[in-house]
Amino acid sequence: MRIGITCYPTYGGSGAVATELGLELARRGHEIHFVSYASPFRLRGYAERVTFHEVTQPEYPLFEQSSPYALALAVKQHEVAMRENLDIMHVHYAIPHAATAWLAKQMLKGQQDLKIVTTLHGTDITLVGQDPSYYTLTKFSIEQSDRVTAVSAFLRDETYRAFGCAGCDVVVIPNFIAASEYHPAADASPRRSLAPSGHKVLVHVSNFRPVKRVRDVVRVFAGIRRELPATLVLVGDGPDRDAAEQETDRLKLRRDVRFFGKVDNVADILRGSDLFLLPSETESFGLAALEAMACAVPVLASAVGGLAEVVVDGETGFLTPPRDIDAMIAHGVRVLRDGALHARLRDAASRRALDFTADRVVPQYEQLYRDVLGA
Ligand code: GMT
Repeated sequence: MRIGITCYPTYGGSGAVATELGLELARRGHEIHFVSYASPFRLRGYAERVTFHEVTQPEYPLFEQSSPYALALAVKQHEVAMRENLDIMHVHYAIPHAATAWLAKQMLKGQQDLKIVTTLHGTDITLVGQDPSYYTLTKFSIEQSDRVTAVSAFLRDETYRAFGCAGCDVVVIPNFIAASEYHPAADASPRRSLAPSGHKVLVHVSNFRPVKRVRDVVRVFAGIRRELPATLVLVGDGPDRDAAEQETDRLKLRRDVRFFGKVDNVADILRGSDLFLLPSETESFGLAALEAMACAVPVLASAVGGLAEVVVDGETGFLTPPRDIDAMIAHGVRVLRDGALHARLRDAASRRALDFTADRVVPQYEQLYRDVLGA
């Protein structure tokens, strides 16, 4: 099949999933065309059957702050669909990608029957999409898509609850990991570069948006650090980085907290870690938690959204009410002090992650594509 993929290229789960999906599909013989304003961060180097098409926007004084990216994207989606004779445009994150794909499809009417597949990822439904400035267009573009998928049952249900979506059947296809990249450590070498010997390593990976509550990560770490020697590794960057840095200084933790910034390949860091912290306000899936589990790292996360579909409470980590810092500290201290419990959680986490390998999940997308094409 010839498949276009539109996603955000920036550091974040939806772009990561879209890119890994494209690469996996290309390995399976499909022709993949990424369309975005920059090359997605996980698209490294050359891959056979994969092409990136950059959306360019002309500068024009009239536009000032309002350079109409969505229009330029629709034009590029149309152009690529026509030139490459695409069967499908698979868009990740509804806003504005599903609406622009609909525009591209309209422009192709009578010449080519481009099918639109929309994958909902999270805040496109739970937060931004429900804002009155976007609501009606989000609903419209979901309803106009030929197929709609959501990354968790929670997100599917939230889509029905918030948008109604007459006539759309939202199919749950979970996120996945490449088992060749995300796997347990063979020995103790990955942890040596992360922390002094004798320290437990706690890790958090995100785009530091307010929804991730990165300040709570630092506070949870502070509570655990009071009880045992430990280092916190923070990977990623975003709007709340400064707040997290300030909290680190306020709690006098500078010696034990390391900010790594954006790192493309986090697997080695995860493999060197003992515990993953994800105290998010909301999380439709929690790809970062799955990646940690695949590397045999138990997860402490908020009991919100779709996280319970990934982290099995008490088996592969612990889920606590959002903002309940004390509960997360108590679980963290217990897990890190009890070697047998920690080993049990590690083992269960890596086994659970095998339910979400690319080999299991990508064929579900291929089947969906075949269905929509009537093949
Ligand atoms: O919805 C977002 O905040 C953006 C998106 C991203 O690009 O980081 O994150 C969402 O999609 C991920 C991949 O499907 C999920 O693992 C995240 O849970 C989800 N984020 C939220 O729901 C907050």
